[in-house]
Amino acid sequence: HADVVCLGESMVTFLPSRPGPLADVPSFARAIGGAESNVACALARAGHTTRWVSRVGADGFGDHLVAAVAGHGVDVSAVERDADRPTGIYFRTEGERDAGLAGEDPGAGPVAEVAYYRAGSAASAMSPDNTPVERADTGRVLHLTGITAALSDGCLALLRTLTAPRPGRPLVSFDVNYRMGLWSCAPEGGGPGVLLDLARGADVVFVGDDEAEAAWGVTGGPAAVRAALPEPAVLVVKQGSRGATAFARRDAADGADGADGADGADGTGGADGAREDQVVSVPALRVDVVASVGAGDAFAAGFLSATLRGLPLRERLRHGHLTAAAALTVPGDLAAPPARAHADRLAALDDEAWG
Ligand code: KDG
Repeated sequence: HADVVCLGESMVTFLPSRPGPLADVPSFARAIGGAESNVACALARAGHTTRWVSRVGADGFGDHLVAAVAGHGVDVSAVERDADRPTGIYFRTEGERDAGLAGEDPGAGPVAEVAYYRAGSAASAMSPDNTPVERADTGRVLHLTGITAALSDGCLALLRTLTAPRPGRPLVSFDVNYRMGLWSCAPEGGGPGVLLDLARGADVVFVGDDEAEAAWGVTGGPAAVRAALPEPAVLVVKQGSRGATAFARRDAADGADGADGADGADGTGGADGAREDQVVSVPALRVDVVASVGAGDAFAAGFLSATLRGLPLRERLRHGHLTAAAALTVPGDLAAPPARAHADRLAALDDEAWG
């Protein structure tokens, strides 16, 4: 058994040589991306056993992707090759620093956009038929994201299957990861509402307050998100450069291994359905952002790593922020996470240091 199994599409990623619209970028550097394999890579580098479950084409990009993910220490033996469909790729563009959407948020850094070439990819053909539950249920934690829901009907069916109750189910972690460009309907349409249903079936959910607003129309901050999503035992609402707030039902404030993690309570949640919550907020670290893509995955990896180790809720959030800070300061999705002993020392600093 692995500590964590991550299931989802990854792509070869092309990073722009300079900021500007796609039409004006003269060259790109090859990297790898994919929310779920990013989490697997960061967890592997943090010392956990991880497995990536996916499909890639029988092509050179597939070869590179599998080798690169394996190079981070992830078990790729469950990745299937599809002789008929290609590996997905995408191109990143980069806006000017502090421009556009991020203008209000000094920590958000340059705005990045993506151009996907993934329709009909090998991974988009995942379904409950070719990706059986038994292949996903081979770890203590199964990490999934809402990106998969937008890829195809088969992928959505697979996510529904994997977030459904079943005997011996691993702890299911779900990052909402609302990617507006992948959903053909308007944001106010019904499409992304399915992400709320999927999140309801998970044990640990990560969502940005901006995503909750864009996908579900939920405004009013973390408590409002918890009120809309009271089912998961643990809900982490990310608030961009401001920080993150976690809600954990008292019986889930312990780690995945049931170790004690009950200290660090800030109070109880007042939202309906969440009365037994332990609620903890931790401000984000102030870093000079190079690229924000991948930071959410790093945050999830840090939080899950600390959860697996049975650390208290506050330290899980701090490990999330520390791992995210590393990813925010590199151009690609993946950065070396801080060494465990170092991260533990930083996470144990008093509130003033984390002010
Ligand atoms: O979280 C980073 C990912 O978004 C990026 O690597 C690409 O998986 C990706 C996607 O589908 O957007």
